[in-house]
Amino acid sequence: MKKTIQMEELVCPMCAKKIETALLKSKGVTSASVLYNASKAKVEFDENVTNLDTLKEIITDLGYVIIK
Ligand SMILES: [Cu+2]
Repeated sequence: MKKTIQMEELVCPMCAKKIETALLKSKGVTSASVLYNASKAKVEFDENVTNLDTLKEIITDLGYVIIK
């Protein structure tokens, strides 16, 4: 399953990298890329292992705000 998570504007490119790394470490995530300019996280995951809410929680736990 492929999903895009829209976040509030990211402060710097390191934020994007940090989120990307955290998502990739999460169980069930097969690919993740965070677009700094768009403040978007594109994630691909196995929906039998994880879900969108879990992935959103990873981002909010890092201190970032999700718009949708
Ligand atoms: Cu940053």
